[in-house]
Amino acid sequence: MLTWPAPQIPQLPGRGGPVRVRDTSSGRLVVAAPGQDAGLYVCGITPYDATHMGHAATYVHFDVLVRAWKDAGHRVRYASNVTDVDDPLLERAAATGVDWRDLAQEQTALYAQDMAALGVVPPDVYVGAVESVPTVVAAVEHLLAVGAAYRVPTPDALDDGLGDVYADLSVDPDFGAVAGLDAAAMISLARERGGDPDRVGKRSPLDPLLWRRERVGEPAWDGASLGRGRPGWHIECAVIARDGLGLPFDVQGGGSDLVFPHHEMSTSHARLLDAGHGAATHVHTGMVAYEGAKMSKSLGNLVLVSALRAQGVDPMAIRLAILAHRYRDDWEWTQDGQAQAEQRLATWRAALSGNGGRDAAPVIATVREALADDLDTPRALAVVDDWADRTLAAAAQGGDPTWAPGAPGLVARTVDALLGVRL
Ligand code: 5CA
Ligand code: ZN
Repeated sequence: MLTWPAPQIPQLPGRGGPVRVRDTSSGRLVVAAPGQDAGLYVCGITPYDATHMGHAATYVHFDVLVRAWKDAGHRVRYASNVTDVDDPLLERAAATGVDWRDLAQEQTALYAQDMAALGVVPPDVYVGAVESVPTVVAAVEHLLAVGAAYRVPTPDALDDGLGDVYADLSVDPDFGAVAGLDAAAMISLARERGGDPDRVGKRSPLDPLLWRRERVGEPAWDGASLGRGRPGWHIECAVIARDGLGLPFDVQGGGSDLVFPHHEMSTSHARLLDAGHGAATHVHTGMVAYEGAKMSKSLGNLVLVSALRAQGVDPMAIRLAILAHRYRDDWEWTQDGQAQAEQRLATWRAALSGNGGRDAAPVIATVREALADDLDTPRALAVVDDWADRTLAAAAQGGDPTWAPGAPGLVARTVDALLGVRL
């Protein structure tokens, strides 16, 4: 798929240190990319009701990881997907009388505009679910061949004996390691989040769908030996990540609503596709709420990036409103939070527009340190606030002993390169 234009990232003097993040599976802080190459897969949107502030927060936070990695000298490879065919998308299209392809295309384009406005570095590998069908088919055929998948009869579809295909989780001894949940919790979350634990004919309630045979009124593609149909959700991300990054890769990311079942299942698939290798580290962003509940397409309590942009809100203020929260915390989008971000942006701009400013070297060093410490963006913002406040105060008195003419430029480049905030 086409991405959006990449923002220019200014070069900074020196280099950032190794970036630590919290691994969901172990709960520990780990170095996110131990080698020179850093591979990241972040689950992309299902293209309807894009881009709400929950999506934006997830992509902006992972964008900070990408920027911190680049600053630390890694060669970054970032892959993402677009779930451009899936049950919720088809349901929304049917409910609104729109062709699902048109809905997906229009929303994917809107998402790209929003990401460009927010200064998010585009993925190097960007693949739609529809584009991934042939490789998913081959992967499912492989899983069947090695006994990691099985067929389930489809009484409601063409009965040619092929059936739908499910993964057999019992062949994966490490299944469950990502989320660390007990069976009852897994079943209830699977039921809530796109699984089908009650489907008759499965070996185990949690076994996830790999290939769904064609049903009347549903889109379908050539599935070779699987018969016409469409891919299951988790296998798409496993295959796109494998093909885009190779296995194992460093970080698998997304919102915390994807820990189970999506990342548990896609990691299991990746392991079985490549003799034991999935993502080394799992990183999850907290959920953004609005008016007391998780912002979600199903509830409809949405604040859209495009709506705020249309009202004239500066995308950099949206970015600052997001970065004021730690990536892994749950938080609520509020009018107040937006107003504070707009105020902060105005203060930073005022401090940068003067004739010099306080020494910028400690700003670069401390912002780098904050991001290396589990992407502590609230601390990074506080460092710049402090510089801006002191610079404005000193300017009012004609400078101070650390005054440097080049300081505002250096702070502007730091904030741009590391936080993605263009001033
Ligand atoms: N297409 C799948 C992933 S393969 C999907 O979950 N799409 S989505 O459109 O529902 O979400 C896109 C990304 O935004 C996911 O990483 C998801 O975890 C994240 N996300 C969704 N809602 C929120 C929210 N309220 N707060 C934070 N992140 C969210
Ligand atoms: Zn995904």
